[in-house]
Amino acid sequence: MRKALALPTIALAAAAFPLLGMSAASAADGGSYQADLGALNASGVTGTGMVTLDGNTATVTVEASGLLDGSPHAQHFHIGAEGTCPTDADDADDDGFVSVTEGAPYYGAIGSSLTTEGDTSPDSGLAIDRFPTTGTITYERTFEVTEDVHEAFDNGTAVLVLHGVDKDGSGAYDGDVMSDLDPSLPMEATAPAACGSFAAAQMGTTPAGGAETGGGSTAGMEQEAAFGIGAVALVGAAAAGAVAYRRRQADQA
Ligand SMILES: [Cu+2]
Repeated sequence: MRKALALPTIALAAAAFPLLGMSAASAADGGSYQADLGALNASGVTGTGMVTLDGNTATVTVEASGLLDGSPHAQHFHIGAEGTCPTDADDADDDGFVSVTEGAPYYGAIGSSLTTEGDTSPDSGLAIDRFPTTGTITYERTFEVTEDVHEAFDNGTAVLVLHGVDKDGSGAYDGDVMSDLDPSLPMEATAPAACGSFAAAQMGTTPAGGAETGGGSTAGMEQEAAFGIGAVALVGAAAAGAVAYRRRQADQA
C-alpha cells in the first residue's frame, strides 16, 4: 500500500504551493455535482445539495426543509461504498429505524463533515455544536476536501446525508431506541433523515472558467452568522459534542 502513503505528500505539496496546484490540477480536475435529497425514516425532508470542486476546494450548498427545528442536524459527505441510498425497508434489525450502520453499505463512511465552522474532517462527524439546528437548512461553505473525497465525486460514490429525525413526532430527539453510533444518544439524534447521491450537474453552455467565478462572492457567508452559533464551537471531538448535546437535552427537560 505504498500508494496510499504518497497521498498525504501530494496534499501537502498542494497546500504549500496553491498556485501550482491550481494550474496542475484544478483546470482539468473540477466539476459541479448535484444531489437531490430523499427522505429516510419517514422524515418528510426534501432538499438539494450542490458541490463545485476546484481542485480539492469544495464550495458546498445544502438547502433542505422539513427537519426538526431547534435540534442539531449532522450533515456529511459519505464515501467509499455504492454511492446510493438505503430505503426505509433497510431496517435490518427491525428497530423501526434505518440506522447509520444499516445505511453504510449503500453510502459508506463519512468523508467530510459539513460543519458550520472549523474542522470538516470525519473527526467532526458528531460535533453537534457545529451543525445546522434549524428546520429549514440553508448552508453554504467553502472548504478543502481530501483526495479520497474528491475521487468519490469523480467516480460517483459521493453521497449527501443529513441526520437527526423526530420520528415519533414528539418535538425532540428522544425515545427508547438508542443510537448505533453513541449509545448515550437517542437513535433519533443520529439516524439519517435524508440522503442523496451526487451526480455531475449539467452545466450547459457554461464556458470553462466562466460563470463559476461567482462562487467567491458568496463564499464569505459563513454559517456562524446565519445560524447564530457563537463561541461555543471549539469542540471538535464527538465526545465533547455528546456532552454538549446531553446538556442541551437536560436544559429542555
Ligand atoms: Cu452522515
